[in-house]
Amino acid sequence: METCFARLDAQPASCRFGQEGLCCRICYMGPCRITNKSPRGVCGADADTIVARNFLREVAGGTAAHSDHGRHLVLLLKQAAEGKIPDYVIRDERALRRIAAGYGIKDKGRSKEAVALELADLLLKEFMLQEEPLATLRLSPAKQQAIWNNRAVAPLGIDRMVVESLHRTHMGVDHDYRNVLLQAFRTALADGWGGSRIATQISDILFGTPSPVRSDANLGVLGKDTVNIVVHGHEPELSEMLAIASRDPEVQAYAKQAGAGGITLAGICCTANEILMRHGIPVAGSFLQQELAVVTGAVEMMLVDVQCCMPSLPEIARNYHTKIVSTADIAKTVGTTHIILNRDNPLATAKVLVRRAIDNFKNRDPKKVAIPDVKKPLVAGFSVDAIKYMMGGRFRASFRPLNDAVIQGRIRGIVGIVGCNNPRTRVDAFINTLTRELIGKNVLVLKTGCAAIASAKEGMLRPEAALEAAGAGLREVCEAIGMPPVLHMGSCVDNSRVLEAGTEVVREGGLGDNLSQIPAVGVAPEWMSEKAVAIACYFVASGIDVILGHPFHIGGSENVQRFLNEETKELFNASFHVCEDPITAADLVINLLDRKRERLGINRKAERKLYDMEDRRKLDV
Ligand code: XCC
Ligand code: SF4
Repeated sequence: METCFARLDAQPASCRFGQEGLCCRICYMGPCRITNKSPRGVCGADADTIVARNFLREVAGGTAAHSDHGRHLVLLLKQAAEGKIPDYVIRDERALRRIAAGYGIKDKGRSKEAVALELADLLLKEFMLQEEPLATLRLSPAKQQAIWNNRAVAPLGIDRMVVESLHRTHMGVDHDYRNVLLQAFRTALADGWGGSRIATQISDILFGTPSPVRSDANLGVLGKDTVNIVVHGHEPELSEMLAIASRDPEVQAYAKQAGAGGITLAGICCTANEILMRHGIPVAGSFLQQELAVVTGAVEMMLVDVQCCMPSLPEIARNYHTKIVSTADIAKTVGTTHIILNRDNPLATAKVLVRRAIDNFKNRDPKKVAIPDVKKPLVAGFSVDAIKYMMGGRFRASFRPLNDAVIQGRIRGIVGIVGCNNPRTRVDAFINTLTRELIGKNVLVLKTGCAAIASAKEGMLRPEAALEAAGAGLREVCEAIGMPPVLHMGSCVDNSRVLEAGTEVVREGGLGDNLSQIPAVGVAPEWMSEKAVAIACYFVASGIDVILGHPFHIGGSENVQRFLNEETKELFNASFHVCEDPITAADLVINLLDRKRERLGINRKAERKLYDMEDRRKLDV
């Protein structure tokens, strides 16, 4: 079977110009390539301009993807509040009122629908603002907002930022690489604090704020004798309906009639993360397992919506009985069955889909079935709200115990390990080695996206992982609270939860007054998508250092590299670092965390040492 791994082998060696960002095909005088002999394109653009422009276009692409997802959800909230689609209701009224209050919306004495409608209108405007900065920025610490204002990177409307980025990178417009790159940060901020934050907030309101939930991960979650339906992509709109439809007694009975032992709904990529976080629906795998799920021969139907869905799926499915169904009107692939959700009656569409999968069960060829016997239990569902609750209980929910643990050195710092897999590196290896190294050194690890799935498959999302692998300090905290040392915070848009958690840490006090002062670092070890580029940029612009497992396509411009890796320190107190192996990356993380601790005056070595790995062993003896 030809999968992405084989296709990578078949690819010719990567073009150096593409790899270094030196190929410009923005106009038809080109494409132009920059070499020693031809240091400028036909229009006169030099390496700095070309590299910076290509980079900004990547950020705009990533921002557009996250934000368009956010927009779809706002529109859904609006329709739900207007009572136009009865299947979607405001499932988490508490979240609605809390989030609305964050934007200054009055909620006393008003129905949840009225509050939701006002919130939806406000958030829709976030996409359109022409002259004012985003309202979502006000959810960040005040000092943070001041930094963005001083640097002139506070974004206006999200759509406007993306359009402006495309305009500025059109032939003959913005040629100063610094100016272009500042726009990259500004656009990325419109993603993290804008589009992504909105997506997370609305998903919580409509589908429920996640709280700790048990499940399993890896291809072994597929059932040998159940109808297997796999949802893949990013938007939770349909998968939420499938979660309900697959539990429906009539549908269940229909599956029994077809000779199946039941229905297994499982997920791939971030759709998996969305329904795992809220329903405990198992994860079949991460990005690089989408084709492999089909190759098990045991999948009756795979539903794909948007982002990270490989166009090869129908081709692979042709060798099996698997039906690939595309469900988003903006995303079609040749060879899939295209079924769009009926907005008037989405649950009915979901039921039809499940029934079709059941009908397909009889076509499964037992000779072709090979489900790997691998799965690991996990606990996910760590929204910021859930973490607060775990730390302080229902009436005193707060981050105080976390801040105290960081101040005392039991927790050395907080690291977000996020992002994709990439067939160019060994799958999950960097992510998992780094995670182990860090929790062994008392670093609390927050995870999203496919990096979270990697940890799930390693068994690191179980509370017991604290006993097995965490340093003494972190272990103590995890045991007291009953949480794993690695917290699954959700999908890629839920990186906004990481920003939210950082903001809570600042609000709680004792660890600085903006995000750049907290001992926190972001790492994207095996990233591949434009969304990851945008995420990395909004982390840095929010004052959080980012370590990449492999570099951006910017090698062709020393100036661009210097700007991103050094000059950003002066602008945002954070920058990019590239580390191609996990042990060096772990050392760098520790180094960065300790520097922050030093500056806060909490790096009391003697106390901290007590909690380090070596001492843990001594303590155990
Ligand atoms: Fe896609 Fe979100 Fe990357 Fe996974 S981690 S491969 S973007 S699914 Ni975001
Ligand atoms: Fe070449 Fe300039 Fe056109 Fe780019 S914009 S393709 S460098 S002429």
